[in-house]
Amino acid sequence: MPTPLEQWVQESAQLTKPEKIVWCDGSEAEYQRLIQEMLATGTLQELNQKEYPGCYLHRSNPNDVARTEHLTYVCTSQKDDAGPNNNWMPPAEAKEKVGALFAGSMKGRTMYVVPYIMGPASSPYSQIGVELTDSPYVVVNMRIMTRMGKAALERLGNSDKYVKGLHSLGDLDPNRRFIMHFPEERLIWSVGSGYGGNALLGKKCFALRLGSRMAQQEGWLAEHMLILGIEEPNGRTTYVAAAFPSACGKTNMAMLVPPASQKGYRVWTVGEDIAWMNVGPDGRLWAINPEAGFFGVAPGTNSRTNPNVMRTIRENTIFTNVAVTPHNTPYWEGMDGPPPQEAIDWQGNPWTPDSASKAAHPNARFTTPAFQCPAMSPEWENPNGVPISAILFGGRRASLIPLVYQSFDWQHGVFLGATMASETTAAATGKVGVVRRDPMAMLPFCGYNMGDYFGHWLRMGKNLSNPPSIFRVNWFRMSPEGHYLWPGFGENLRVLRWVLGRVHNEIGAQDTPIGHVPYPTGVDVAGLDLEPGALNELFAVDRDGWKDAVASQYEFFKQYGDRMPKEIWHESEALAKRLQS
Ligand code: OXD
Ligand code: MN
Repeated sequence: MPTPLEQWVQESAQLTKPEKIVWCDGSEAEYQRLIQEMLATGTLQELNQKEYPGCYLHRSNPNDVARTEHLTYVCTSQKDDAGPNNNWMPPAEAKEKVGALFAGSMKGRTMYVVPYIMGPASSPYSQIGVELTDSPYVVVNMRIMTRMGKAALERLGNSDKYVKGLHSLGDLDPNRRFIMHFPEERLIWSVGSGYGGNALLGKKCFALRLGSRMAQQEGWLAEHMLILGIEEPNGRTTYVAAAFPSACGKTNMAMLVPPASQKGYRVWTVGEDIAWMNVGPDGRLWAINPEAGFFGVAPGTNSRTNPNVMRTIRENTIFTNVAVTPHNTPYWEGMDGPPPQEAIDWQGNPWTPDSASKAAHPNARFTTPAFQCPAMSPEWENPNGVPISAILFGGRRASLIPLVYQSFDWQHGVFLGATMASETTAAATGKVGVVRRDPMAMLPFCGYNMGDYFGHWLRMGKNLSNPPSIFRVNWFRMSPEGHYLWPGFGENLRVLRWVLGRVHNEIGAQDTPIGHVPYPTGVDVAGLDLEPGALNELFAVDRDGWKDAVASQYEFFKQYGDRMPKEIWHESEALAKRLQS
């Protein structure tokens, strides 16, 4: 008798017609063999092995460099279950339409069977997925990003409890590109793209879109959040989870290095993109990082913005769409030092600092193993996870949103997450820099109706006898002249210290209509070279601006109709009232 997995592999092979099928064991030997094969076909290029041992460059098709939200669908039998936050197609129609693209798509290619675990191998909170793919680039990236191969197969046994993901590069034509989610079958179909967020199915497709729906059904949370621990000079470590939209500095914050002025503090990385959080027996929220690697944005990364990741990516890293210097080392805009006098750009063309185009694609990426990061927490693979004391919601907002403030309680905190908005970035195709509503940084990743999602968050609060405190943060406030008002990066530790002070009841705050805002002296700014008046700006509550925000939030919430929990409307009305008084 074939196992449920063997049966699905057979069915998928009948559809896609690969030349051969390879079951991946996740071993180092297998990884090296795939790398050699890709070097031979030109899919990968070797980088300077003396300076970057085990590092390679991949240049993607120039039309395939970011997530394609307009081609991403949630296919539920009822349209309302996908909600206005998702593109929707009836499952049967999706199967027919995209099935036609999968038919024979692996002819002449190898189908790799990639079993993987999301989460620490022995954690009760971990889950199993299997990806079938015709892309060896996807296989090696999955080996970095997940616990892949033998361990996953062993944990799965004969069970049919795993998330299925079928992926084919197809012909990379954007007109024949679809990323389909079938939450009712715990199935993902992705065709026509090799880009990480579209093709590494454990990440956004499973850990967030299907994961969020599974979490709603099972009573946990799957969130677009980093997880970090802050160790204070007294030895106390407090864990924080923080949601930011793509390319807003989650990786940098997760690996924050306190500046010299913040003596005795240390930040420990647990995760930098996704958090799975469960109610522990103690009534606290416990988080695991379902991933085993980082798929981070390269441009802007340097030894000031993220020294830890700069060390992490010096070995065993796959770079995608970066430029290369004459020394065959990777280069991107915002790297350390002056730009090279000449380079080969991300598309393989000669480049100089005078070129009109960028050397690296703005969404160029590195895929790198988490264990190589010098800041990794000793707890990062703890099967129970780490207890979360604070949740931060942050967007990229030039105006209005203060540097930091705290919600009055859990329900108000859910409202703060639900009303998040942020300026768009290069991590998805489309216009960059426009403000869009992005509740909990989950708009592109919530695999079901967001009205129900807010309801789930509210219910979670009732199940937590000791819930985390909830905060909004904004590192991106600008002066009217267009300068950042806050230095950000390592200096964000000063804001985290205020958060710790609040969590441990060690510091007061001003009650304002929007929440608890620091007193002007609440955040330690000693030694910072802030613009005159910056602190006032950073903590100001602009009542007229907030009244406009309430109106815009109202318009956004309205589209969720009767799926919108009444508690969120109550919060909206209460805020409007406080702003009047
Ligand atoms: C990511 C993203 O790759 O959010 O993490 O786009
Ligand atoms: Mn992300």
